[in-house]
Formats: sequence, C-alpha cells, structure tokens
Amino acid sequence: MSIAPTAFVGRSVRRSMIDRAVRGRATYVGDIPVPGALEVSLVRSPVAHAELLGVEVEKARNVPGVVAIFTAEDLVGVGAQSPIWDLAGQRRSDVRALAEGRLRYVGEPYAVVVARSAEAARAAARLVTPKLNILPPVLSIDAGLAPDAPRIFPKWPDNIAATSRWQAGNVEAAFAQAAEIVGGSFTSQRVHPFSMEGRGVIARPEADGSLTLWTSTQSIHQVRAALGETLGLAEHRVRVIAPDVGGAFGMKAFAYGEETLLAFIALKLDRPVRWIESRKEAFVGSYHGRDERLDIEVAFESDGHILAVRCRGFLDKGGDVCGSSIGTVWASGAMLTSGYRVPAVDIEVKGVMTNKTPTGAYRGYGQPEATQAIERCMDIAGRRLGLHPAEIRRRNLVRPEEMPFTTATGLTLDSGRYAELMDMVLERIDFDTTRKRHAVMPKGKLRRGIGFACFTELTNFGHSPLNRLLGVSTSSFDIVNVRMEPSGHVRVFASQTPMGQGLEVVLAQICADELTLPIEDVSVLYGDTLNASFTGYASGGGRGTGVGGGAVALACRNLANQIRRWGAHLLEAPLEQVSLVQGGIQVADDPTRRMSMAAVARAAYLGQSYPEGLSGGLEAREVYDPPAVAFSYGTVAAEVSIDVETGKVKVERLVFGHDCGVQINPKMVEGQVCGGAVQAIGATLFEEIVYSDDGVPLMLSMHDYLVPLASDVPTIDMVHLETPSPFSVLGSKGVGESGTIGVPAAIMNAVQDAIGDAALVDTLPLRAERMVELLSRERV
Ligand code: SMO
Repeated sequence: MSIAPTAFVGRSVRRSMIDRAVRGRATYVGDIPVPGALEVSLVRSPVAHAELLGVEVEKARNVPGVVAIFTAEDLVGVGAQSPIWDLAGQRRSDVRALAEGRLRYVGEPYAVVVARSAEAARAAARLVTPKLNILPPVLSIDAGLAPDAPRIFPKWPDNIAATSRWQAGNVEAAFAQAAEIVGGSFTSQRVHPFSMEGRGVIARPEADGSLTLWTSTQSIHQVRAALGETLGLAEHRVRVIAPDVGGAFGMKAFAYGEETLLAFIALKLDRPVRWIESRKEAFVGSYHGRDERLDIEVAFESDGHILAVRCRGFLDKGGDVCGSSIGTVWASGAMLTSGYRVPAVDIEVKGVMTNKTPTGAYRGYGQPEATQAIERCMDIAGRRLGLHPAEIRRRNLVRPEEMPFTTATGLTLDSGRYAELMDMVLERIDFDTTRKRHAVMPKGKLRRGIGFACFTELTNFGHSPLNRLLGVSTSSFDIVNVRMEPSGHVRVFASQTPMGQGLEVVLAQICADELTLPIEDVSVLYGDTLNASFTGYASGGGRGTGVGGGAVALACRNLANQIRRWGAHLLEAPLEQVSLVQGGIQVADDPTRRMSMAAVARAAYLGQSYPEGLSGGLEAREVYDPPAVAFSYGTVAAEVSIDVETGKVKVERLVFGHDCGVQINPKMVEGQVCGGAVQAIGATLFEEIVYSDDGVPLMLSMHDYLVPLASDVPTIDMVHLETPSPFSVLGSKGVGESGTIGVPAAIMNAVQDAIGDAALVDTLPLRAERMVELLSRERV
C-alpha cells in the first residue's frame, strides 16, 4: 500500500489531532497531581573541581518542613549507571547519582533535600555546605590532553574517556601525490539544548510494591532499564511514564541520575516525591551539546577529486562519561566523509574529560560539526583549484546509480540524488547571479556573501545485531501492537515517545492509511511502559517515522490481513477478491458487497464462526528492526550581510533543500526542518556556554544565553526531493535533526565569501565581536 500524504495535510486533521493528543490534555511532569508528594531540591556543586571532604547538613535539617537530607553515603545499594554508548576500550567513570569524594563540575549534585514544600526544600538546600579542597580545573580539550593535566578520574592514566579510529586506503600515498591539501581546525562551541520544558521527575511507591515514575524523557524503556541497573528494580516493578514532553532535542535521550535518585528516595521514605528542574539548573544540570574540535586535512587531485581525509577530532566530554559517552564525536568521525566518494581515510576521535557539565546528544549529534569541517574544506579547495563550489562537490558526491554505497568509514548510503538537489537549491537562490551582483557592489557598511553546504544525516538508527560494533549497548528494534476494538476504532500501542513535534499524528496517519480509516478512528497510546510497546534505542537517531512508524505499518498490515480474512469469511468471497476500501471491506469493486469495519470487528469479537486459522478478536503485533540506517540529505544555501562596524551577521536568505524519503506529513517535515534551521542559526551566530577562568558558567538565564529571535530568522525557502529509502518499510527516513546539520556550514561559507580570504572562518559562534576581529585582519 502506498502512503498518500496529501490526504492528511491540512488544518482540520492536524488541529483535531493536536486538540485531542496535546491541547486537550497537555500535561507536563510539573502538572501531574500527586497528592502528598514531598518536594526535592538538589544541592549542586558551586565549584568546577574539588575534593569533597564532607557535607555539613545540620543547619539545613533545622529548616521547618525538611523531612530528610541525603548525601552519597546514604545511597546504600545504589549503583552507577552505565552509558548507552560504550565503545571498545572506553573507561568507566562510575559516578553515582550523588557525587562522592570529588566534585567535577559546577552543577554536579552532591546532596538532596526532601521537604514538605518546594520553598522549604530550596531554602534548606542553600544551607547545605560542602567541605572542599579546591583543585585546579581542567577547562578545555587542550588542557585535558596536556601531559601534566590534573586527572579528573585519579585512577585513569589520562583524561581520555574513549578513542575511535577509522582507517581505509593508503592515506600517506594520497597526501604525497595530492595537488592540493586543504585543512583547518574547526570548532563547534558548547551550547545548551534549551527545551522549553526542562526536566522533571516524580516517583511514587505503589501499594503493590511497584514504583511509578513520571519523567520528561525521550526513552521510557531506557529509564526503566537504568533503574534496574542502579537500584536493582526488576522491570515489572517499575512503570515509567513520559507525559507530554515539551521539547527534548536529544538532551532527554538517555536516563539521568535524578531518575535514580527520586526512585530511591520514594522507596526509602515510602512517600511520593517530586523534582522539577529550574531554568537555572537546566543550564548546568542537563547535558550540553557540541563542544568539539575537528583538526582536518583533505587531499585533492588537481581536478578536484578527493584523495583522502585525515582528521583528529576531540570532544569536550565534561565531568562524566554518561549517556551518549563520546557518541557525538564518534558520529562526527563516522560522518566526516558525508555524501562524498572518499577512497582513503585516517580519522581518529577522542572524548576528553574536563570540569564542565557533561556533553551529550543534541539535535544533529556530531553531524553539524562534521559537516562544518568537510564543507569548509570543499569551499576552500574549490577556490584554490579554480573550480565552482558546486562543480567540486558534483565531482565527489556519490551518484544515485552508485548506491547503496559504503563509505570509507563503513556506513552505507542508501539512496538519494545529492547533486540534483544541490543544483535545485542553487537555482532557487540564484547563486551565480547573486555572486556577480555582490562582486560589483561598492564596499560600504554592509559586506554581503553567499554560500552553501551539502550534508547527509544518519537516520532510522538500527539493526540491533550491528549495535555492538558501534558500542551501543541497547537494541534498536521497535515493537508495535495494534488493536481494533469491537467498535471498529483502532488503538496503536506505539513504541516511540513524541516530544512535542507531533509524531503521534504521523503514527496515526500511517495506521489510518494502512487500514483506510478516517484518522479520527485511530488513537495512539504512547509514553507509558505499561501500555506503550517496547523500543530499545527509543526516540532519537531520526527513528520516529522510519522505525517507529515502520513498525506501525507492519502491525497494521498484519491486522489488515486478519480483517480481510474475516471479510472473506463473512461475505463468502475468495480472499484475493476482498480488500480494505474506505473504512470497510469490499469484494472486488462491487460496493453492494461491503461491510463496515465495525461490523467486521463485532463479528470478530462475537466469535460465532471463525475464518480458518483465526480465532476471536482483532489484534496484531510486529517487530521492526531496520536492515540498516537510512541517510536523509540536503543542501542549504545562505545569503548573509555583515555590518562592518558592529560585526553583526544577518542571515538575509536561506534556501533549504532536503530529502527525507517518503514524507508522511509534509507540513510536519517542513516544521521540523524550519525548527532545526532556526536552532542552527542560533548556534551559528550567538549561542554559547562560556566559562570563567575558574570554571563557573557565565550563562545561567535567557538574559545571557541568546537564542534566536524572530528578527534573526529570514523566511526559509524549502526545496524538496523525495527519494524513497530501500531500507525502510515506508521508504521514509528521519527529518528531526536535518535542520541543524547543514546550516552552520552554509552560513560559515557565506561569511567567508563576505569577508574574503584575509582570515579563516573556522570557529563558532560568529558573534559580533569575533566578526569585528576577523574583519580587522583585512586592514593590517
Ligand atoms: S540528538 Mo538525538 O535524540 O539522536
């Protein structure tokens, strides 16, 4: 069956679904009414690096309303949580939910206060005082790598959490014979993922000895598994519920210590407890994104063909090896060759511990960083070799007839029309005309530039048996159950957890389309381990539609087959003549021999006479483990202006061409791409978490952490191609991270074009003061 996306696009469907699925019962963790819940306040480290010699809690205990105070030594029987990404040779940090012996970053929790009111808990938390022996902090990748650097984990021989390396072809020979070698040291700064809803956890012990945990997460089953590891709670004793999630962006992809902590306290006190992250806490207590440097060299032939890529990449991992471990820089390394034919590589990436908030998954997951490095090199090489930036890319981009194409880093590009989409985007932005227009403009107060970047995006993360090779210690199949109720209404027990992007609508569309039902006849249940279906890697890695939706399609096809067999039985027709048509079953094209879905369902639940091989009810369950990942891709072109006096960079135009395979809901695809692009404009132009010399983050509110405003965002002009993936049930690929991946590189290329060759644009963000500095080099 094919998906007819246009059937579902439009206000009425989206509004009705959103009204029911979100607005009608929009409930975040902080809104869950739990009578009698005690309030929890975490006490977080005020310093970047110190020995923790003791914790003074007496004054805090005397605050009226305080019920209990816990430090690490009270966490009897509580274990450390393993990272989900666990590469060969990776070192363990074994940090538990509360720090003991040492504080490793500002914001690390080392004590927790439980009180009858949030005010009392916060007041008491302020009175908890650590006894500290301050240690010198390690605040950068280079400081962490220095031979005499203080060890952040004293038992380790150095500060390196893990290393990954890809080697293929004869890199030495390639560089020896290269006509041109282009390189640089490309930095993507530390950013805050900034979900509108922060994190929050409520834990409630139940009368039957089980525990209910509400948490704002992308991965309910991973949280459940984490509590098994840290607290020894068997899966069936824990029910994890993610209510409506107000944004996640990868930052909520993996379990956190607070989930363990709240579960522990609830069971210990036998009382429900609640912790809702404050905005200030979110800036230090939830994982940061990016913070990578890629030192890259690319060898080219004189005709522009790439001979080899050499790279040493580094992730500033912060103070704990948790969650994604060094997965983001792993992805930078694996994706560095992007959509290009690269015969030889020597790429090595390392995660370096520092005294900062741990970095983790953030929309794009290492791919914006990789794209920045390779796409800057393509532009520079094109200029040096006298090739149009599109021509040098065209010569290297993998062609459709070469796919599936296995890259030198071992990834298989599944499908796509890379060069065709690039040309469409350049035509839409009038690339050549614009460049000519810029060239003859007088050099006034505004410098103008235009640039673009191609990118690929790893999506539909999966094939569980391969995960071990990537160091991923979870499965990545999704199970989906569907049930047609006696009324003919269908319930989808989804595996994926929507995080505010509207994924539940897409899953409902897939089901409705497979069963030819109006979308109103479908409900999607999700976000609750008790009634959602299982997923391993969960809602990240661009898996929502391609994997979660693929499992929905398979389960619905199974159900459709049962319905057809019932139909053939009830209408006394040969099975091959019975099909699902417009919300019912029908024999051939004879509308007089037809039954409504409800009539079939009633018969299936009545069970007075069974079709051969079937018994009562209408339910189906299917597992989908994709055979391989699928690559979305795109080209982003940007025109910028730079005010030479203030240094302000403005994105004047943005054309975004992308292909995520079959689009189930084009409106939502557009929303995802635009949202990501806006986030990327922020990360390219001004967002950055800056630390003081003693390791205190200077950004703790929206006053200092600048996210893009409407006035920073141009109209985003979209260009689409739709190349189905052969590795996906519906031909669909992921789109959630697309927006963030190509935009930084495109803007950097445009900014380089605007300022000329006097200074290399290699460091993000391109804040005004940095631009003033870059522009000043032109005058010396
Ligand atoms: S950064 Mo994502 O949740 O793969």
